[in-house]
Amino acid sequence: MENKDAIKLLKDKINQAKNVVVISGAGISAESGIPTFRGKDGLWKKYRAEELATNQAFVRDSSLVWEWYNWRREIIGSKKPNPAHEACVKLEKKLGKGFSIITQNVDGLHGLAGNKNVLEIHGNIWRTRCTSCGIVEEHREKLTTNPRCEKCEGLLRPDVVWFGESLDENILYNTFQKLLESEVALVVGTSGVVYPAAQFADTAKGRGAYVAEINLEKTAKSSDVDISIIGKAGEILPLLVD
Ligand code: BV8
Ligand code: ZN
Repeated sequence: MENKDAIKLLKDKINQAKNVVVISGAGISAESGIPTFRGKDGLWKKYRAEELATNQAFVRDSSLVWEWYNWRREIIGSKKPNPAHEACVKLEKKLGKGFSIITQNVDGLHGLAGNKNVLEIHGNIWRTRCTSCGIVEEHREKLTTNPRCEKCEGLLRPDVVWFGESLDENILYNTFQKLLESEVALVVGTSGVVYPAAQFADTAKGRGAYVAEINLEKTAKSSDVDISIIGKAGEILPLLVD
């Protein structure tokens, strides 16, 4: 099916729906200038996320992990939402509580764009958590390598979900609620390799949602969705909302 026909079909589905979810990955932030994880311009070529985004890596060499996160905070801090994020704001304005974003991204750009109903399933790079007393705080300022807790001197870590760590139960519960209620699910800019996020589209589809994938290329999930639109999120999403 031609992209323009697919876009018209999907736009009609969205216009008929009361409950729509966007499941977003690093690709939705790519046009903001934030590198993705696994693309050719992948994050810090020498390292794969699977090597640094783990508690083992942090225990072994917290300085290296903090250098990576501070480098990413620096990049993200200078970037702004792109038309794909702005299209999600329009969808929330149109559908209200009937619209939710389930994002794997930790860059906070959906919130910065103005979306309120955002489930950040992998946490947020602007928050830290103390490895001793557990306090969670927001830090927009530049952090040192191995920042310490002001309360107890404990070593802070980024408040994100690393590989091998469980997702927050409440967030996961709310995520499944939204997936099960959804009539349309837009899977945007994710390679679909990281679990449990990689199963969310199947969950929505299993309950009868119409699932569309928007990506630069075919992914591991392309054969499971109802429609796969190849293109840039920043160009396709605005065409789906008036
Ligand atoms: C868990 C946060 C229970 C930190 C991240 C074997 C089989 C199955 C599962 C596993 C397994 N072994 C281990 C697991 C579980 C593991 C997992 O899934 N591993 C994978 C690698 C196989 N998952 C976990 O550990 C999760 N926890 O399962 O808990 C448990 C408990 C104990 C023990 C076991 C299990 C936790 C996973 C969370 C990891 N944290 N990040 C941080 O960001 O620093 S993951 C990281 O990858 C990011 O969050 C990122 O968002 C995420 C997924 O990547 P994508 O967003 O998809 O980005 P990617 O670069 O891959 O793709 C970008 C896409 O965009 C591409 O397709 C590209 O074509 C497209 N694109 C680019 N530009 C554009 C575009 N599309 C549109 N427009 C554009 N302009
Ligand atoms: Zn502390």
